[in-house]
Amino acid sequence: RFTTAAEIYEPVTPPVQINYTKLLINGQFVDSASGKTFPTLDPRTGEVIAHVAEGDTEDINRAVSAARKAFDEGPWPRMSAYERSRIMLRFADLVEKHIQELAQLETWDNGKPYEQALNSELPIFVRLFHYYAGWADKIHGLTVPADGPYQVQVLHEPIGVAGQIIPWNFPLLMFAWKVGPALACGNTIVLKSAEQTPLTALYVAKLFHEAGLPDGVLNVVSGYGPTAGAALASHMDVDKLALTGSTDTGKTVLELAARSNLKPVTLELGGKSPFIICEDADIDNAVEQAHFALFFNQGQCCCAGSRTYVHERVYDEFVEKAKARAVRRTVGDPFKNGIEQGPQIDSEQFEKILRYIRSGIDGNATLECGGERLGSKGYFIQPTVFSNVQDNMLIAQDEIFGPVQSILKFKETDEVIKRANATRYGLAAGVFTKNIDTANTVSRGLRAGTVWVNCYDVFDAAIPFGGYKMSGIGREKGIYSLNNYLQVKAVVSPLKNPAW
Ligand code: TXE
Repeated sequence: RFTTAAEIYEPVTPPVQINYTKLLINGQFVDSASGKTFPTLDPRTGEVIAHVAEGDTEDINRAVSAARKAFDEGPWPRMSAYERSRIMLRFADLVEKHIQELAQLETWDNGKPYEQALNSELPIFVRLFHYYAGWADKIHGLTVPADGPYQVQVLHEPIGVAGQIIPWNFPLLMFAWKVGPALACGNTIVLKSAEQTPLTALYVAKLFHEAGLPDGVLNVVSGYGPTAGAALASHMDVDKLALTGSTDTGKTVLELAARSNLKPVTLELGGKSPFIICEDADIDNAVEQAHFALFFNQGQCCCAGSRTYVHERVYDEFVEKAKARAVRRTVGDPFKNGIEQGPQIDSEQFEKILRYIRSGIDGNATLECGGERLGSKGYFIQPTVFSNVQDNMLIAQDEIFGPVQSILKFKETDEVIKRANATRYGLAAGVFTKNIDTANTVSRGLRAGTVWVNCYDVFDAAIPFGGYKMSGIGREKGIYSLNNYLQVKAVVSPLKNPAW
């Protein structure tokens, strides 16, 4: 059942006020140097929500100077780790206090279901800051036994000014994944939000200052990628860069980083994650999880389970049930209760998804349901299921980033491992089986940064996340993300009395 068009056409205006639309540099909200602004749109209608200051090179320069000063002279890296931790915890408390406004703003700017933002993403955001606040005073170095009469200390120091570029699919969570570890380690930050979703980063950065974050430690510049983003990636005074975005943008910023000051780069990029259902799997559970793995967040997840491989013996049953589940998916105004799917983020993504759907139809995959836009306003797309998909079809190779499930058939475990790995990506994977040996064989055979066994999209602050191959470089979350934001310094001094 798709929600009726009338429900989509009467969008409720959320009761949240938009108070922050300027750039946040050195603790102050300021206009962009050019005075330019850009519109941020409501994906339900394509109408303007607000005009936001448009940062460019000069603003990035100002923000980097502020972050540099806060790092070189300011209190943050010199503050006790305990004090840093307490500011992060106070910030998490403030976010909890403002949880409804933040969830409303996130839904308004992004189009994701309000219930998802409120009950899932905001609590995970808070949890991430609790987790990294807990790390702040547990980051320490080592002493190393060296040959000869030397004392060797290995210090773990903050790396300096971190440049962070985030996408629009999870604006708040991507903020948390990047800002949490960087601040816990004592770095200062210039963050560029995605041009589609600038509102919540400004709001939470303001809350961080209310929680006691010193000026210049966290600067937020809204703006476009090729201008503000590129200026950040190529800045000579930025010591480390992190990006979540497309694989093409990952290549661009890696090159900009190399051509400027060789700043280290972590990248979290696209994916085409296999979701493998073996013949002994609990089919109803696998149908539900495969549906969730693909359609969650309008299909706009880097780790979306977008190649559903089903064993030939259970294939027909699976396709029938997957189709029935997709048809039942509720699509409509994301502010309404019970809505599972809102609009896609913008016209560019919307058109890209519809092009892939057409290519699936033209390539003779079987369109089981959906396949068209929903209504005539905003960026809603019908939940779409293709069966009889072949590995060489575009819909089985490219990241569609939309509500389009592609179901493929397999026969042997070894065969499906090979086919699942035959991709330029390697972000995540799922395997559904009751057999522990199959689960072990498949999960060890897959070249992916995360393998979920009989579950999918289980995120936890402590679990590392990142990609093999062209899905990225490095890991975020957990203990692994701390390494991205630390320098290692060996301090060697002679020992006067080696016996001691
Ligand atoms: O990504 P971009 P787009 C994938 C997904 C999607 C496709 C395109 O397949 O359909 O990418 O989305 C900034 N220098 N993912 O165009 O452009 C940009 O401003 C520096 C997967 O939105 O990569 C934004 O802040 N920065 C993904 C961020 O990069 C630049 C999430 C991501 O935007 C830049 C999003 C440049 N030259 C899209 N160009 C995931 N891994 O979750 C752009 N940016």
